[in-house]
Amino acid sequence: MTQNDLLNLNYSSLEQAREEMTGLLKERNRDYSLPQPLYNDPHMFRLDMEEIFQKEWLFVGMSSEIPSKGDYFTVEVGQNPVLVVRGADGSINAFHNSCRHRGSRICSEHRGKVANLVCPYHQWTYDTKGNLLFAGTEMGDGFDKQQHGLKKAHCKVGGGFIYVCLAKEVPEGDFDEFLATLDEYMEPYDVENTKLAVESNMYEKANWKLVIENNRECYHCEGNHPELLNTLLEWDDTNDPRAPQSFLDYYARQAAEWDAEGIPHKHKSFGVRNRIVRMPLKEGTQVMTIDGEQGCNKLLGRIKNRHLGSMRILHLPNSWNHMQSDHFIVFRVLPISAQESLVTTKWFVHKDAVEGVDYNPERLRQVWDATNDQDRVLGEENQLGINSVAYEPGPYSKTYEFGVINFLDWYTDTALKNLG
Ligand code: 3BY
Ligand code: FES
Ligand code: FE
Repeated sequence: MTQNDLLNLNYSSLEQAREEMTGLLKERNRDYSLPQPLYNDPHMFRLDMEEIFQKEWLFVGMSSEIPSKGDYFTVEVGQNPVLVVRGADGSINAFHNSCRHRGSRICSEHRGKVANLVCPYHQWTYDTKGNLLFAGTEMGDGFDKQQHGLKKAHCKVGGGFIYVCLAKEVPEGDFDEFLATLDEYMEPYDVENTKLAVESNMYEKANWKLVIENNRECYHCEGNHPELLNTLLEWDDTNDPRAPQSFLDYYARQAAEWDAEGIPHKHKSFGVRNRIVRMPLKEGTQVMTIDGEQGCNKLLGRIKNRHLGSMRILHLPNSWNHMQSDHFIVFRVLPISAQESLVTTKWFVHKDAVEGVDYNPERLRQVWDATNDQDRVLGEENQLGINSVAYEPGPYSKTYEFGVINFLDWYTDTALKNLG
């Protein structure tokens, strides 16, 4: 436990914390920010991990990060190391990255390529389907390799987005419908023919919910995001109650162009957990670069129109994304502790685009590096103020912060359902 964790230890047992969390969630005012322990208490954090991150579908990465057999990446879901690997048959599978001998992590690198998965401790060797192939000669005659394959995590792919679920049983709901819609909406991008151009990993001293809350409103944009506002319109989606007629007219003109090219754009919601919507960027701009001009010479997939705005894909609890004409950007949030999170941002371009010729990674990342850092400071200051003895939940604006209200409705309902 970190010093902060000790300072904020309010409950004597996890069972007591479970009851407290249920009470806090049931009694909270839905239009107000959360009670303090839900933002800073280590027991509450542990319950967020058990009830949300170990039970719900999480975004982990894109299929084009692991294009060929044996390509893998790793991800830490709290204290659960997970391995996502492309099998010999081309399928993508997720395993717990924990050896069935004595539990060692098998892959310690962030990403790589393997023929087989070999545990560094005593060289137990698994194929990319998780079958144990080799356990030396030391295990005795009665040893059954078949009983010691890697443990699988649920893994599904839609439109190139890879999701994992660490629960025994996947949650009920409309997730498959969302994946099918992702397939349809991502078709123009041909994700399999994209590549990771650049990646950032940002450590933020704030509870994961503060990171998501911050992303779910643009109330803070005007005062904090000069680079982003060169291109981003602050309306959250095409149904935003604040959007003026001039925006709706512009959207209608853009939509007509997109329809002519067969580019999906209609707002799709799956509860408040998943949403897909294509939003125009500021008139005259193409993509989220510092000047709104192109980020890559090569357009993605079958795209012809550089003015595709940004298709925003939201997946609670841990991802938002911006799909544009010549590159797309995916965002992933992973909790580390009650007051620490990891925000990973990845920029993708056409797989044939040549670095330094067709695109410059520094230019691609410039706007969102600045924006992420601005958001990090906002999140960290939010956390520090919330830790005050004087903090009490405050009211959200129903017009500017409806996205935050939606997120916390989802969080509250999901945590209560999973707490049982
Ligand atoms: O563009 C985003 O990803 C979100 C939406 C509004 C605030 N934030 C920058
Ligand atoms: Fe993996 Fe021993 S812990 S081989
Ligand atoms: Fe922001």
